[in-house]
Amino acid sequence: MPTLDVAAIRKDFPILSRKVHGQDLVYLDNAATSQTPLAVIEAITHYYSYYNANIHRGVHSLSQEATDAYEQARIKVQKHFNAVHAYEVILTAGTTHSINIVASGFEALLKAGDELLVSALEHHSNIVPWQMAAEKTGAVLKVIPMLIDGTLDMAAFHAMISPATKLVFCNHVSNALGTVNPIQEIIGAAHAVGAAVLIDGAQAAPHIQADVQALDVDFYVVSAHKICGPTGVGMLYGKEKWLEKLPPYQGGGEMIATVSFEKTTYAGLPHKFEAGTPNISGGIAFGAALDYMHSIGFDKIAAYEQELLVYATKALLGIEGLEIYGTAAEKTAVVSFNIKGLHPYDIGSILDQMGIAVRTGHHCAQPIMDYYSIPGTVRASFSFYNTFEEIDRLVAGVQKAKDMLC
Ligand code: 7TS
Repeated sequence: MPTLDVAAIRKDFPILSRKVHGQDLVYLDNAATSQTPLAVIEAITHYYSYYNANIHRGVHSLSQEATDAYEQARIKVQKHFNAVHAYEVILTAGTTHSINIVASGFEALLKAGDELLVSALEHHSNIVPWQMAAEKTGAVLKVIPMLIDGTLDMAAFHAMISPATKLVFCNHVSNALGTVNPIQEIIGAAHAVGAAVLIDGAQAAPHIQADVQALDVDFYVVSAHKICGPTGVGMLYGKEKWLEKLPPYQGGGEMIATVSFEKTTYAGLPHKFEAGTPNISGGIAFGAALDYMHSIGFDKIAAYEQELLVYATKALLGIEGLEIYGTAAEKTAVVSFNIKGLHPYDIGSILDQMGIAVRTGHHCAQPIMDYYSIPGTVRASFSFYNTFEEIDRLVAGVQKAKDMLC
């Protein structure tokens, strides 16, 4: 028996009742972006229809209402991730933006020869900003290798980390494979040598409620659009001591205390990192998305998604020639696969004709594809609003694609 009332939940998502190519949509690209419930859509329309105003600057009622709603959303995000202070929560444009803020800030703190450890399982957005920082400072990027099952080689990690290590960055969950990484162990080892840790929680956030205090993590970053929220908004959590140390990322309005042509002083946290008018409705809707997820319950979501994962893995492996990449014991509900001799793009295109949305390609994680010597995979990623019947349609669709292409 499913642990959730999925039929009732699906009614909260208008998009799930649409058709694609004349067939009921089966949306299995949740790792790219999750769908949006009415409560979140309504938070956005309510803002624009009732109290649209710029924040932190007006004495008029609309501006104060908008400011209150935005700051309430920040507190919801703080509570969700259990940050000590609301001002340790920087509202950004998303994970990519959050990582760039930290990486560019570290350019002021790094020197030639400092070592940065990056996991082999990263999304490009947790690789490229650091390469740029390394290039500017002379710091050295070292890669924590991966193993064939899609886990990190932790023995290699422990051998690599040293007092020269200044920062370790790693995702909590791999987007391409679904591997849940041992971040507690990574954080402990990094702190033992005085290094800071940034955890990219973009793929963990829809499934796992991270507690930044329990993890003792220095930076944790997410995008709202993967947790039923809107695009263009996300979180940079940073420990106060680190956010105080990092220089601002952008200059402009909102982030200053005083400005003259001789000297500008910066605002305190969080505004120091929030130059310009932010995505106000997006921030408010981010809070609404967390409320929605909590109304269902993260424990229930995780348990149900694991049932979907087990069911899908078994059913897909029944197709001859199908190989799954990423077989870690601890995984979120992602199945990345190929069929011998077929290109993932061709399988994805045929599935689309059947109304089934999956992602194909390298998933912005080219080093993982290089490791397996493949151009990409077909990735089906599940959410709590998916059903076992939808997985049956996926499996039948993949079988049909194979029959057509082989
Ligand atoms: N980090 C991880 C682990 C991700 O999965 C993604 C997006 C990002 C960072 C970037 O997030 P953004 O919101 O700033 O774009 N991952 C995917 C994906 O797997 N398919 O499409 C986007």
